[in-house]
Formats: sequence, C-alpha cells, structure tokens
Amino acid sequence: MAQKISLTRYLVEQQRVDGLIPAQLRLLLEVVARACKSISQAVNKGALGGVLGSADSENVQGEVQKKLDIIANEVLIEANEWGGHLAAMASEEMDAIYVVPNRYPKGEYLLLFDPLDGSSNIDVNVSIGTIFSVLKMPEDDRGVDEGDFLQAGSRQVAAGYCVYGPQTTLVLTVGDGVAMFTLDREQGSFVLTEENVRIPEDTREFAINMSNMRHWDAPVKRYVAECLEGVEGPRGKDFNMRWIASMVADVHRILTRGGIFMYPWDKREPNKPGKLRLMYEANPMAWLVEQAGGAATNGKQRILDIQPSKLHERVSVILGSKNEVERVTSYHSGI
Ligand code: P6P
Repeated sequence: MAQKISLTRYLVEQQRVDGLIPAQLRLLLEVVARACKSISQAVNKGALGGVLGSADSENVQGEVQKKLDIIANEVLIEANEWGGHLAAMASEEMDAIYVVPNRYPKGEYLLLFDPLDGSSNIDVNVSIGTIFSVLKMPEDDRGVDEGDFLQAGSRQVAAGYCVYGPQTTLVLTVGDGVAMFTLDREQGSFVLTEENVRIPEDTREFAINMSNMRHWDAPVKRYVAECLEGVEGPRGKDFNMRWIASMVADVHRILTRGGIFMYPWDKREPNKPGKLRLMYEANPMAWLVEQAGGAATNGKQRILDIQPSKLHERVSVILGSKNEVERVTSYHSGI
C-alpha cells in the first residue's frame, strides 16, 4: 500500500519534485477532485435525496438524461468556472462548449468530462463515475472555440475518473504513471491508496456486451469465440466474462486486476464508428490504461493518435491487458 498521503500533497510533489505539473494544473485538478466529492455525496443520497430517475430531457447524444446527470454537470461547471485555470469546458451533457464567462479570469486549460458515466445504472445502485480529460489551449491568443478542443488524446496533460462504488476512488495520471486515491469520508479528503498501477499484460477476463454478438464485425466475433472455446480451443485456457455497463467500473476493474474491455463498432448503427465518445470517455481512459502498461486501440489504430473532427465524435474501443488488445487489433488487420 502506498504511503498514506493526501491528494494535495501528491500533486504538490508532482509539481515541486518532478516539475511535471504547473501550479495552475495542480489547482485545477484539486477543484475537479472537490467537485467529484460533491457528486459522490449526491449519488450516495440516492432516493433519499430525490435525485433518482429521469430528468425528462435528452442530451446531445439523444439519450434520456437522469436527474443526477444534470446535477453532476452543474457541479463541475460551477466548481470550475471561476478559478482562473480554464478557458472553456466541454461535456457529454452539453451540445456546445462552455466558455468561461467574462466576469471570471480565463486560464490556459480546457476541461472535458462525462459528468456521470453509466447513468443507466444509477437507479439500480450499481457503480457509476465521472470521467475527465485536460488539454492545453493552443498557443495563439485568439478567443476559444470548439476547434481548440479537437486535439488528439496524446496531447492530454491530465486525465482521470472518479468511481462512485463501495468506495469513492479518484484515479489520475499526469503522465507519470497512474495513482489511486480513496475518499476518506471522515476527513473529507482523498488519500493515496495505490501508485504506479500496472495492468498485467495477459488476462483471462473479457468485458463486452454479449447481447450484441450478432452485430459485431468478424475480428471481434473471432476473438470472443476463441475465448468461449476455453481450454479446448486455440487459446488453451478458460476465460471469465464481466460487463457492468459502466465504463468507469469496468476500466477500474481492469486497472486493478487486468482484463480487456471492448465496445466495438457494430452494424446496428453502421455509420457510427462506435457507441463511446472519443474526447471525454475513450481518450482519458486510453491514457490511463497506457500509463499503467496496457494498450488502447479502435481495432485499427492507437486511440490516442486519433485526430478528432467533432467534439462529440464516437469511437470503437478495445483497451486493457496489452497482449489481448494487440491480439484483437491483429485480427482486425487480418493476421
Ligand atoms: P450498453 C454507459 O451508458 C456507457 O456509455 C458506458 O459507460 C458503458 O460501458 C456502455 O455505455 C454500456 O453500453 O450498450 O451495454 O448499455
């Protein structure tokens, strides 16, 4: 177990000792962590807080919004707009970017988030989470617009998520490995509980929504079929399957014990490259997974190399234990 230090001290050391993060980024990450603490408290209230159920509205994705989706989005906007670290924010729950109002100072960072991922699980008390990604504003000093957000995932300066499960755990990278912080509710602070997280290169556990099997492309069908053939099949070992239908929870399991997570393209909506969103789901998760020794592709290329063309664009996601991701990716190139 890591030395029990606070998130604040960890970030100060990343700033001071390693010179990895400037003060403005450290302060931004502390604000995001405080916002996640507030979201955790709202989630934990559940029915007692009158926050369950639908908000009777739809987001930009055409998905029914839960009350907590909107609450989480508002918490993140209100926590981050006044601090002077950001130029703008982007959210799964908002069609357009949110430019920091002129009444507040503007900073050099861009914050993107899925405020409450897995929200279909809220009403059934299954783990959900907040996913966030931080980019820097492009150098020139003109005003901020959507185009400033359209940067490849390899240009992230920080990425993480907060999973609201049996524990509330913040998982973060600033490019120097992955650290995990568990919320100490008595102290009201995040405490370092794991650092230098590593994903085993091999696994016997895959995560995919099996009900979509008939819609998958051949490479994914081949990979999953081989897993299901078990020890008698070409893989020579039995596999286990998990699907929480909450990316944050599935990725947290993979960071904790290995595995492969797949949400591939399928023929239900052939014009969409996948269900998950590149900018504020796949990119932050891909960086975390790579920083922990894993791999993340869209079946054909490294997710972090994808040049986005739209803020809410979708992507096929295959991430986790390096050797398994490389196997699935090789099947896509016909090997
Ligand atoms: P399905 C949640 O809605 C989400 O965006 C991810 O968190 C999750 O992995 C996926 O969709 C679940 O999708 O089609 O299995 O419900």
